[in-house]
Amino acid sequence: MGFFDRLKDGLAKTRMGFIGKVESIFTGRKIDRETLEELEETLIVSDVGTKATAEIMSVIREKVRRGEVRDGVSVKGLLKREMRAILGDRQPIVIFGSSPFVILAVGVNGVGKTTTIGKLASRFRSEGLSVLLAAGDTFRAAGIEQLEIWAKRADAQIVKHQKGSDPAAVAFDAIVAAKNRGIDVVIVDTAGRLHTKISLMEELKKIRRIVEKAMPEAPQEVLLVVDATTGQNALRQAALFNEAIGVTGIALTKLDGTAKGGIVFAVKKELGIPVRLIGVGEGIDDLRDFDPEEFVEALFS
Ligand SMILES: Nc1nc2c(ncn2[C@@H]2O[C@H](COP(=O)(O)OP(=O)(O)OP(=O)(O)O)[C@@H](O)[C@H]2O)c(=O)[nH]1
Ligand SMILES: [Mg+2]
Repeated sequence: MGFFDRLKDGLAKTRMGFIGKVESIFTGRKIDRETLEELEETLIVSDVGTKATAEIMSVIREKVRRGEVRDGVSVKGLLKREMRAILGDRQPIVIFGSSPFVILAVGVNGVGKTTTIGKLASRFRSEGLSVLLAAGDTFRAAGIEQLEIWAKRADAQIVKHQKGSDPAAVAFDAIVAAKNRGIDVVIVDTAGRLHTKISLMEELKKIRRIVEKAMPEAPQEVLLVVDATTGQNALRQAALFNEAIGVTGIALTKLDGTAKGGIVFAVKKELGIPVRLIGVGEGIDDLRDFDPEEFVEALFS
């Protein structure tokens, strides 16, 4: 199966809960205040978020008022167009500048940081880039081992310390090693942490400071990994991580098997942080650059 089909498959629940409802609202009914309100509720319930929903609905209401939209099929077409517009252009991670390009991966527990790092490493390797992973999740021995497995699978190098050691020191050593070895990309794994735990967020700030000491232009990318199944809570996580260390991009994982795929629109509209990557499964090929065009097509087809 190609990625588009996997994406379509992954978005099946979102599509059923969302497009399915949109269609049923207008079946055998006319477009009036009541049906439009139902449409609005459907957008909100699908985690599209209040801002994106308000923007979409104001365009639709205006077109209905002017008599340009008269049936369910045209509402659906307009909805698709407006949702596509909200997502804007593709904004993938672009490797640039002096080596290494350092990516710091952060996020709450279990969102898919280590898996995303492994998949990303594999992608970069297939593009011919050299990759070094930094085992910055020193909290659990299993965290280090998991990254080692991914490093082997992706054919990437790894720098690790013992369990319980200082994650900032691991990141520092990794960047120094990468400079010495002429490595293109360093990806730093970190322990999962609750965005509301001040001491853990302070630790993250320290990691960032030390990374900057090792290389002033690093980290070139601070990648926040968020789990799509958490819905609106993802927005809160992003806001607090951004406040603490400055997030430059988001990887949205677990879009497969959730009905909350609408969160993509809320993230874009309410945070203004680009969604760079989406994950639609646990496999090594289940991570892709986020492509708004493809995403909206998959959602509506
Ligand atoms: N279905 C699905 N599962 C995913 C995806 N990404 C990650 N996972 C799974 O989510 C689980 C947690 O992934 P990890 O990569 O260990 O998450 P983490 O953020 O590193 O976790 P901690 O280090 O414990 O904070 C694993 O079972 C992954 O296989 C995805 O896109 N889809
Ligand atoms: Mg991890």
